[in-house]
Parts: sequence; structure tokens; C-alpha cells
Amino acid sequence: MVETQQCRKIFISLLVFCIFYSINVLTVEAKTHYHVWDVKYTYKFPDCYKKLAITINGESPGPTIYAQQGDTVVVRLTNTMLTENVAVHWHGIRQYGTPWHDGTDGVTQCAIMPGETLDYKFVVDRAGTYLYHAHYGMQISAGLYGFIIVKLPDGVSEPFAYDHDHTILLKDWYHGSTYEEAVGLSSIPFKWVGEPQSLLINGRGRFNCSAADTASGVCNATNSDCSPYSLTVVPGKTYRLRIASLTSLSALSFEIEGHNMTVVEADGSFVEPFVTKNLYINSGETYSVIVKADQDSKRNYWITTNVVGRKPSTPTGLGIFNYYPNYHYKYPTTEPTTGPFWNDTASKLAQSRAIKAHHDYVTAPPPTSDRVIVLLNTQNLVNGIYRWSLNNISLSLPLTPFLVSLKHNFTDTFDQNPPPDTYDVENYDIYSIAENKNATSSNPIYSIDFNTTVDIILQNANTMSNATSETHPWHLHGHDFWILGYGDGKFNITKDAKSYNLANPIMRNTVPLYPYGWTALRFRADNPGVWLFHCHIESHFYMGMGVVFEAGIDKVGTLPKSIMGCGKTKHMINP
Ligand SMILES: *[C@@H]1O[C@H](CO)[C@@H](O)[C@H](O)[C@H]1NC(C)=O
Ligand SMILES: *[C@@H]1O[C@H](CO)[C@@H](O)[C@H](O)[C@H]1NC(C)=O
Ligand SMILES: *[C@@H]1O[C@H](CO)[C@@H](O)[C@H](O)[C@H]1NC(C)=O
Ligand SMILES: *[C@@H]1O[C@H](CO)[C@@H](O)[C@H](O)[C@H]1NC(C)=O
Ligand SMILES: *[C@@H]1O[C@H](CO)[C@@H](O)[C@H](O)[C@H]1NC(C)=O
Ligand SMILES: *[C@@H]1O[C@H](CO)[C@@H](O)[C@H](O)[C@H]1NC(C)=O
Ligand SMILES: *[C@@H]1O[C@H](CO)[C@@H](O)[C@H](O)[C@H]1NC(C)=O
Ligand SMILES: *[C@@H]1O[C@H](CO)[C@@H](O)[C@H](O)[C@H]1NC(C)=O
Ligand SMILES: *[C@@H]1O[C@H](CO)[C@@H](O)[C@H](O)[C@H]1NC(C)=O
Ligand SMILES: *[C@@H]1O[C@H](CO)[C@@H](O)[C@H](O)[C@H]1NC(C)=O
Ligand SMILES: [Cu+2]
Repeated sequence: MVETQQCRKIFISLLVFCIFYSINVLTVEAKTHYHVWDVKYTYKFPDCYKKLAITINGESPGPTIYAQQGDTVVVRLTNTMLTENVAVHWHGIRQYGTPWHDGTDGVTQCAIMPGETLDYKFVVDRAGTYLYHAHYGMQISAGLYGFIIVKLPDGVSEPFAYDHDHTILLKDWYHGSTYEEAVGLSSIPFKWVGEPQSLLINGRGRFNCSAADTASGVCNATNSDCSPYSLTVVPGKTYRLRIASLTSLSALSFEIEGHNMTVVEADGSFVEPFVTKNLYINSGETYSVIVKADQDSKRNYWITTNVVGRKPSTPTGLGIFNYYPNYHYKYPTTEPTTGPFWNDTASKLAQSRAIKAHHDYVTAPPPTSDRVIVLLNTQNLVNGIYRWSLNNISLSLPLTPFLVSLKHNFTDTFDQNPPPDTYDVENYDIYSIAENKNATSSNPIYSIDFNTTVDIILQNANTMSNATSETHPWHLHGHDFWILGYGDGKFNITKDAKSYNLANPIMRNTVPLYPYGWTALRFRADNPGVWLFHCHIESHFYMGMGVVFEAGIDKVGTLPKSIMGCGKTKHMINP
């Protein structure tokens, strides 16, 4: 009875919603795509091991959003989790004109509370391969993630040819709860999340169930959730594979046994094509590669993904590259490929450097910048808690979202002292154990003059453990940046700025910072709003590894009330 009433209620609201938006559609040329999402916890067996996953309409990964350049996407998201907020970020979508729908808890909105609904609405202004994922707590780890695929306008084609287009989403998977992980990270003594139990390819992996777990039903090797991902190919055909990673921690290498791939797209930009045996991919990055089904078609081949950058203790993630008409679950008789050495930073750096803008699609960066911000990445202790900091400041999100505070001139909701543009470059030894253990946990912002050009130098250093420096994939909201260069050791502006690639740098939204190295970026602050720039390793961001940029706040339109309701915005919504 209760169920029937609920169904009717949902159906009626859906109908009203569709009619309402259909009227809107008639007045514009571009299409509008409506999605109705129910976000809730569901028992899943992605690697055969039972886990409560956050699902969208029952699925993890969630449904792929398809659209064409210039279209509008509307997602009506209802939070059906009983005790947990949620916010969803549209990763790679710049949100021109709709900075309030970037989906970043504490930065651009108040999180959606249990039982509440929010309509996200934004234009996908550029073709390419993008993502969506939770941006609240550590919910990516719990499985709230998926693809956004934006096609080119009719009659326009890519600078490469293919017969078929497929998506491959990579994920590391933990059996523990995200609550336990989050509490461990902020406890004394510190408890690290550790290496993941499995690697998933399109949400599917395989954990080696123990007899006891099988007997108790916690692990079930015959559950259909964990049947392997199998990509069926027709001999002689050419495939575009859109490969993306939304790992919580792991950097990965991806390969298809016996097949090379040609890299052609990165984060929505066309790449000057290059051939490789394996693709390195960090959390938050997307690529398109071209693969030809041109090998012996009497057998199948392994699709494999491995942890790189950290000493792995996670088994290889496996899928099947299936030549038609072989049985799609026929395992190759060969040993799965093991990928490159996990510690081969030189080959990762070489591949990063090989990624340049396609010669017909170069967008030249401004030749100089108006401001240089150098961000020293360190691990610190704040009141005895392990944190990550940038120039001694570890980001703690405010109760009131920055966007609302800035638009409404609140000065008591976040730290008003501007954060430093650099660190003590002369005296800081990036190779020794971090000494400035006592960093500050705070939430100041970098205010950028609208439409000026900013260089960001990410400077890596030793962590609080001896002889250790980690890889951090940095992601910028609201913009693409030009990648001007990567280097080893300490960045020296007089020397290293001379080696910048200003001729054909790729534009991306995510870039790795390698151990003991630096990465230089340039972007134009031409998107009015407040934008997060952060390490895409979920636990690192949770531990404060991010900064916030503001530009052109006076050009931001009236904020919708739907993003309010928390902190000082409570009084701003009418009951
Ligand atoms: C799975 O675990 C069992 C022990 O529980 C071990 O004997 C076996 O070799 C493992 N299989 C694989 C493929 O790792
Ligand atoms: C394992 O999963 C299969 C398929 O879903 C199901 O039929 C079977 O009952 C499950 N086994 C256990 C022990 O739960
Ligand atoms: C892959 O590329 C390498 C280097 O270009 C080449 O030596 C190798 O033969 C290629 N392999 C296949 C299967 O095409
Ligand atoms: C990588 O680690 C292996 C051992 O796992 C070691 O033999 C090798 O020297 C290391 N390579 C580099 C480049 O550090
Ligand atoms: C905030 O301050 C700016 C500049 O002083 C002013 O133009 C604007 O009207 C103020 N906004 C509000 C909501 O008070
Ligand atoms: C960071 O803290 C250290 C140690 O307290 C200090 O020497 C250094 O000047 C600080 N750096 C910045 C950018 O504030
Ligand atoms: C840490 O720094 C804060 C100010 O940032 C200061 O109040 C506190 O006393 C320092 N603690 C230690 C142990 O140095
Ligand atoms: C930003 O500056 C560039 C170069 O001066 C100019 O072409 C562009 O129109 C400006 N954009 C905005 C939004 O003001
Ligand atoms: C730190 O590691 C280096 C290289 O492994 C080693 O030579 C040195 O003795 C270590 N120092 C400490 C304090 O453990
Ligand atoms: C930076 O490079 C310049 C030019 O190579 C050199 O003169 C200077 O000493 C370097 N600075 C540092 C701090 O290494
Ligand atoms: Cu990081």
C-alpha cells in the first residue's frame, strides 16, 4: 500500500517534471536530456565480495550520460540514503554561467540531505569524454561514479577514424566502509586506508574468496555482478575506447595483451597521436585510445590493469578482449600481462610528456602570465592529526559554501587572510622529512583578477616518512589548463620557465605531480565563480589537499535557493 502510493507520487512528479521541461525545450535549438536519479545504498558484489555500495537507480557505476555539444543536461537527483548527505560533481564540464551546479560540497553548494531532491542543470559546451562522481565525504570509494560522453555537432568529425565506440571505467575497490576509512584518517593514532582489495573494470572484478567467506555468503564467486568485463570485437574493425579512472587511491596502468593502442584524446582535448603498449592513468583522467582488432582471432586476449606508483598489494584487474565469434567468457590460456614496474616513474613521466595537443587543434596559451602561484605539497600534523598542506595550509571546508559567502559578502564564514603565493623556496629541503609539522587547518581563498592568466607550479616534496614522495593527480574545476612542463627536483623560475612548452601544450583538467618533481600549469581565470583545485586521491583531499580560487564573483548571476540550507544560508531559504 505504502509502496503503491510512493510509486504514484514518483510517477506524477516525473510527469510534471517532463511536461515542465518539454515546454522549455521547444524554445531552444539544442536538446535537453533529462535524467531522474535515485541515489541510495544497495548490496553489491562488484568483485564477488558483498559490500554496501552507493548506487544510482540501483547501479554502480551509474548510467552513462550521453549528449551532444551545446546540449543541456538536467539531472533530478533524489537522495534516498537514510543518514548521509550527497553532492555530485560533473568532472570536466566547465559550468560557464552555472557555477552553482558544479556539485562541490562546501565550495559551490550545501550537500543534498536525506530525502531531498536537487535539479542539476548545465550545458555541455564541448565534445569529449568526461565523468561524474560524488563530491561529499568519501563517497567515490562507495561507488557513486560514471561517464559523461559528449558527441561532436552533426557533420563534424574527430581527427581519427573508428568503427565502434566503447567506454571503460577503472576503479579501485575497498571492502571496508567509507565511514571506517574516514574515521581512521582523522584519528590518533592515524589509520591509513591501505591498498585496495580489487581493481574493477566497468564495475567488475574478482576477489579470491576464502572458504569461510564463501560459506557465509559474504563472498560469492558465481554472483553475476562479478562476471568479468568482456569486450567483443570483430576481426578487422577499429575501436575507440574511452578509458577513464575514478580510483580512490591507485594510479593505474592499462593494457590489452598483444595489442598496441594509439592515444588520441585526453580530458576532452585531441592529442597528437602516439602509440603505446600500456596507458598510465590517474584518478580523474580520461583518454580515448584507438585499438585495431588485427591479431589472431582464433583466441581471446587479456585486458589488464595494475597499480603503479605505490608498492602494489592488489591483484591485477582482469577483463577479456574477445574476438567474435569466440565465446565471450572464454579465458585466454596465456598468463595475464603484469604491466610495467610499479616504481618506473621515468616511463610514466615520459608518457605524460608525450601528451601534446593535436597539430590541427592547438590552442596557444597566453605567452606570459599575470601571477605565479607556487604550491608546496607537504604532509603535516595538525594538532596531532595527519594532514596534507599547500604552503602550510590544509584545507578545511567551511560550513557555508564559499560561493554563497562570496556572493553575499559574508566575512565571518571563512578565513579572510589570503593564503601565500609561495613558500620559503630558498631554505626548504624537498628531500628531507617534512619538518614544518605544525601546519594550519583553514579555509582561505586565492582571489584571482577576472580573466587574468595564472601560472600554478605544483612542487612535490618528501612526506613525513623517510625517502618517500607520492604521486598526486591535481584536478581543477571550471577550467582547462595548459600543461607547460614537468621536472625533477625543485622548480627554479629563472631556469625552468625557459623550458616551458608554449608551442603545443595539451589542455586538460587533471595532471599528475610526480615524486620529488614539479608540474607547471597555466590557466585563464575566465569563468566567474569559485573553483576547487585539489588532489584527486579521495583520502588526500579528505586530509586537506586542495585550494580554492575565486574569479569574477561580481559576474555570477543570482544563486538558486536549491543550493542553500546549510551554515549561514539556513535563513536564506523560505520554508
Ligand atoms: C586463492 O586463495 C587460496 C587460499 O585461500 C590460494 O590457495 C589460491 O592460490 C588463491 N588463488 C589465487 C588465484 O590467488
Ligand atoms: C551466489 O549467487 C548465485 C547467483 O546470484 C545464487 O544463486 C547463490 O544462491 C549465491 N550463493 C550464496 C551462498 O549466497
Ligand atoms: C607495437 O608497437 C611496437 C613499437 O612501435 C612494435 O614494435 C610492435 O610490433 C607493435 N605490436 C603490435 C602487436 O602491433
Ligand atoms: C623498482 O623496484 C624493484 C623491486 O621491486 C627494484 O629491483 C628496482 O630497482 C626498482 N626500480 C627503480 C627504478 O627504483
Ligand atoms: C557585496 O559587495 C559588493 C561590492 O562591495 C556589492 O556590489 C554587492 O551589492 C554586495 N552584495 C550583497 C548581496 O550585499
Ligand atoms: C611554513 O612553516 C614553516 C615552519 O613553521 C616556516 O618555516 C615556513 O616559513 C612556513 N611557510 C609558509 C609559506 O608559511
Ligand atoms: C602550532 O601552530 C599554531 C598556530 O598556527 C600555534 O597556536 C600552536 O601553538 C602551534 N603548536 C605547536 C605544538 O607548535
Ligand atoms: C578575456 O581576455 C581575452 C584576451 O584579452 C579576450 O579575448 C576575452 O574576450 C576575455 N574574456 C572575457 C570573458 O572577458
Ligand atoms: C632514509 O632513507 C635513506 C635512503 O633509503 C637512507 O640512506 C637513510 O639512512 C634513511 N634515514 C633515516 C633517518 O632513516
Ligand atoms: C636558478 O637557476 C639560475 C639559472 O640557472 C641559477 O643562477 C640559480 O642559482 C638557480 N637558483 C637556485 C635557488 O637554485
Ligand atoms: Cu594526493
